[in-house]
Order: sequence, then C-alpha cells, then structure tokens
Amino acid sequence: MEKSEVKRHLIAAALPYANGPIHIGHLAGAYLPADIYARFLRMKGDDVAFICGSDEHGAAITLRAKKEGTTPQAIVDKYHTINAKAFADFGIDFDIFHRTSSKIHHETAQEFFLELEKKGAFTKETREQFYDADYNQFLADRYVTGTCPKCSSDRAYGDQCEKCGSSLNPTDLINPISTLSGKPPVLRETSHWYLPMERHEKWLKEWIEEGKLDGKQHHDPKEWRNQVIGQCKSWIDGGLHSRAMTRDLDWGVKVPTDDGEGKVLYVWLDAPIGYISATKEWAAQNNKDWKNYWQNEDTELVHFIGKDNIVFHCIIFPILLKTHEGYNLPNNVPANEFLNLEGDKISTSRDWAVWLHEFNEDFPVKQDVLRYVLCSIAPESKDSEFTWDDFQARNNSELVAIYGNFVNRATVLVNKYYEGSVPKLSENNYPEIEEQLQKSAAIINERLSKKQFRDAQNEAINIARLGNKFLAETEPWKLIKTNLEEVENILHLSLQIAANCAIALAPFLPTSSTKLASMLGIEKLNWNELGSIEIIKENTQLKQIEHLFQKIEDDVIATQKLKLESKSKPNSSAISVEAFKKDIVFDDFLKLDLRVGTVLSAEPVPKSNKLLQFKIDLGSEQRTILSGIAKHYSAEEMVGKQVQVIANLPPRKMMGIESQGMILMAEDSDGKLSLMQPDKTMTNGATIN
Ligand code: B3M
Ligand code: ZN
Repeated sequence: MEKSEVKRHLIAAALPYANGPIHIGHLAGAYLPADIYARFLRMKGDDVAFICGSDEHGAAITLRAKKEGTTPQAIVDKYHTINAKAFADFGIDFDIFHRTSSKIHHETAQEFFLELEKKGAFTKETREQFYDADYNQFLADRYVTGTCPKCSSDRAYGDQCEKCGSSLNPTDLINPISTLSGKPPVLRETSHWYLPMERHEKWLKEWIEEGKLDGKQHHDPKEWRNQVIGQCKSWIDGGLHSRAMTRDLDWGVKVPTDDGEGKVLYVWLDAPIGYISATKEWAAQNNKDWKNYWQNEDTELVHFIGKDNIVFHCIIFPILLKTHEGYNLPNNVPANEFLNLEGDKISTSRDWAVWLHEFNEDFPVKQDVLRYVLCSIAPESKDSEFTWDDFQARNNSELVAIYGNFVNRATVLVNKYYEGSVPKLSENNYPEIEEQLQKSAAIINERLSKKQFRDAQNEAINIARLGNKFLAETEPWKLIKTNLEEVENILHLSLQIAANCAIALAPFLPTSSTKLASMLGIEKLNWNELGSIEIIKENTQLKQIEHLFQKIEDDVIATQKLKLESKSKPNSSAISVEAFKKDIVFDDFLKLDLRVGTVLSAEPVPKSNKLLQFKIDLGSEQRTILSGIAKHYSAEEMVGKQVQVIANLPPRKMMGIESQGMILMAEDSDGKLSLMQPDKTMTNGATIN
C-alpha cells in the first residue's frame, strides 16, 4: 500500500438523519469540531478526506414521512437538500456530503454484509418481536415508544432513550405502545441476522482500555476523552449481547440473500458503511484511491459524533470493521456531550432549537460569530448551554472588542501614517512579541492535534489580546510626534500579529480570516508561518479596510428570544401561574430549616418511575432523601449537584425507604421541573434564609 510523505486522515462526521433540519446542537456536537480539525490539517498540508452525508434509512425517516403524509423518498430528498445547503452556507467544508440512498452505497453495504456473512459474523435467529396487528407490520426501533427501564422517561424509543442515552431493545420498554396504531403491540416470531457482540468482548476491552489491537499499540487511550472510554467500559462491563442487524421493513438496503426477502439492513449497520461508500464516491470523483483512506494503517481515522452515538462508533462499527478484515479502526472518537439551549434540552418535537438554515437566513453574514460562540462553549467534557445573551456578549465583547478592534486599530494607523503601505522593521525592540507568538503557535498546534478545540480557539484569540496590549503599551499615536522610526517598528509588528490572528483563527472563523488576509495583502494563509513575524513583507499595500465584526444590538437578540419562545409555545397567549397561597406569619418561615447539600450518590428506586434515592451531604451529616424527579433528571446527572434541602421535616417512608428531608424544586404550569441550585458553590450545611 502507498506510503505517503504527508500524514493522511479520514475525518468522518456523523451522518445526520435526513428527517429534519440541522440545529446548533448537531453543529456543536459533531460538525463544527470536525470542520475545524479538517481545516487545520488541510492548512498544515496534510492529506484529508472529510466525509459526511445524509443518513436516509431507518425508522427515523419512515416515521417522518408518515407524519408529513408523504413518501420516505420525498422526505430524504427534501432534508438532504436543506441540510447540504445549510452546511455549505455555514462553511462546513466537507469534501463530500453524500447520501445513503445512492446506488454506490447500497452496493457497498450489501457487499460488506455478504462478506461479514461469509466470515461467520452473524447468527440467524428466530425470536419474538413486537408486531402491530392493525398495520400488519413488525415494529422496529422507533416504531415503539414506552417508559425507559433505566431512567423512567416516558418518551423512550424502542432503540434508544434520548433522556438518559441508554441504548435499548423494543422489548426492554415498560408499557410499550405502537406508534402506528397507538395500541400496545403483540409479540410475533420473525427471523433475523444477529451480531453476537459478546464474542468480541475480550479484544474490545483491550482496545478501549489499553489502545491495543491484536497485541500491537493501536492508539494512545490517554488521548481519548474520558466520557467516551467510560461509556464504552460500562457497556462492555455490563455484558455485550447479540443485536439484530436486519429489520422487517421495506425502506433501506435490502438484505442481499435468497432468504432476505422483505428485510433490510438495520440502519446502524448500513449508515456507518455510508462513510466508506461516501469515500469511494469522493475518490472516484477526485482521482484518488479510496482504499488508502480506509485500509492503510498510516491513515488516521477520526469519528466526530455526539455522545448518543458512542456505542455505534466505538463498539458495533469496530466489530464490523474488524470482522470484515482489512479496514482501519478509529484512532479516536472525540464525542461531545450535549448542548442545551436557554436553560432547556434542545428538542425537535417542541421546536426548542436554533435551526441552522434559519440562522443562515436571519444572519447572512454572521456564520463566524456562531462558529466562534459554539466553539467557545463546546460541550467537550460536559454538557453546556447556548443562550442568545451569551451569543451577543461574546460577539460584542470578544470578537468586536478584542479581535476586530485590534485589527482595526493597527490597519487604520498604517493607513493614516503610511497610506496603507506596510512600514519596515528596522530594529526589533520587542523580542517578547515573537516569543509570545511562538508560544501561542505551539499551544494552538498542540490543542488542535489533541482535539481540544475550545482551548485552541481561546489561545488563538489571545493573539489578538496580545496585539491590543502591545498597542496600548507602546502608544504609537503618541510616539508619532517624537520617534517616527519606532512607530514603523511597532506598526510593522502589529501587522504581523494581525497576520498571525488570520492564520490561527482560519480553522475556526474561515470567513473573517479570508477577509483579514485580503486586507493585509496576504494571498494565501500558510499554517506553517504561525508564530512568525515575517509573514507580511514591508511595502505591501493594504487593501480596503473593513470591520471584521459588527456589534449586535439588543433588539436583534430580543427578536431571536421571542422567536424561540413563540415557536415552542404556539398557542400560549398568557403565562399561566398557579394561584398564590394564603399569607403566613414570619415566624412560620423561620421554623423551616433550609440547607445547602451536595448529592453524593443517586439511584432509581426499584419499581418506581418517579422516585430517585439520594445520599446528600449536609455538612455535619449525610441523609437519605427521596425525590419524585426521575422523569426530569437521571440519577447520573444528579451526582455532584448542590441542592436546597428542607432539613427539619419528619421522616417519611416511600416505597419502603425512609426519606429524611426534601429537595426544593421549581415547577411551572407545563409541569417542567427545575432544581433550585445555589448560584455559587456553598459549604454543605450552609443555611438558606
Ligand atoms: N443518523 C444518528 C444521528 O443523526 C445517525 C448517525 C449515523 S452516523 C453513521 O444522531
Ligand atoms: Zn432513559
């Protein structure tokens, strides 16, 4: 196989279902970090294939078609077009945005399946599955909803609970309901190809925990995110089971065997193969050999995904790749946690989302701002939150006030004093500038290589901070009266700092970097010049100066907030609030002993879909407290949170367990619950007055 001088990378971003538009949660989770990484590597001169496409199969599509009263084909055509355009408008620079409905994909997936079948990867089994007798249809995956056995959410799907992220089988659900007829399904026998994942536990464990594959070091597990390894470990330690890889559906990749009539491949079998078929298509169009990107061990394979896709990319797809033989396994899967929006989970069904195609329409020139904000708050190690106020603040006080302002000051002064011609550096009296630039360059390179995009971007903005500080300290506008030569030196260096900004920020903010490069008369930004003070040559003529960023006014933000609220609650004209209770005397209030405590552990209460049981640290003692919040919070997410507790209520027994206090919650008329948390971390046992 071809040995290459330059490092080769296959960067795959999760294939979004073509059943709806893309929102900021998808962007922050997978596409923006993938794009930043791809741009960085391309600028460095590496060989990159950045692959994505629409996932056009599975119940996600057919159910959407049913909801919109149309065909699955019409649905995928519609959303593939919308999403391809939205990504392109937003500057997500895929080498290809392919489709799993394409012929080359169907062929690739079928060949892959047959090879797996030949290698004995599957067992064929007849088992009972849910069936909707009214519709004469087996109910795969999302065709069944019910209560999650893990977190008690009553909106879990047959394949996955979106609340707690657990991966499920339809028969795991409590009180299952068919989404077709709305009735409880019946059980009926059907035969399918199963992947006996338990056969793979041993090598998977070694691969995940130690990064070893077939006895050789495959990757450094320290470079994988903790939560990714943690999720995989808990899967493996919980015991892997066999999983059906085919479905009784008529939409999807047909099972290519004589006994496969009426069956299609499970969408999570065909979709990851979509990365391979997309690479084949791209390679064919670009005169490349796709095998170099998938079957050459020198190629780095990285999957950018959200945390709900970890098991498919770190366990199931690797099993398929390894069993098939000849394919690379992922070198890293930097999955992100979730992005919340204005205090709540992003929800497609409630329209609680900022949709990319709408953002592009509302803010035709602000793609870089959204990229900047989403990268600043990237949920790399824990869930994070987007708010419109924060979007405005980061634009106004960082992009405008730091980056834009510095570039503007430097270029305006050069225009004013030298008619836009880059002055010369006759003597460098500020060696610390180059040192600092070199340092930043090293940090940015390291962070980007380690896929720590948030920190990398922050360091890139530090270069603009350095520029502002340099101008503020040297005050060329004062020196111009006394020391002309020194002003030339200062402004020369300032422009070099600006050029460094353009390079360092190019992977993150491509549009403004291109604009800045053109203002500075730089034809092509060269990543390898990052850290240098010789990027712009003296006497270069600056081009027309423009502001890189514009201030965002309050009314623009207010409009977006209103849009969000009104879309998610289309019929609520008045806010409904529970009536106030009768007045009490102040002493009644003083009788309550309210305390701050920290949740040490949390677990669901067996047989209850409402209650969680907590161990709470109240400083001088630990209490067992039960709370009816299981439908709103998972046990896992509660651990470590500080809460407000009523500490002097009489103990109360629920489901046979004694609760020694009560956790305070807010509840609105929609039944939404929220914990009342202190705004700062407080000592456990602190009183609340
Ligand atoms: N379409 C799930 C999702 O959009 C799925 C990803 C496929 S990646 C091969 O979250
Ligand atoms: Zn759940």
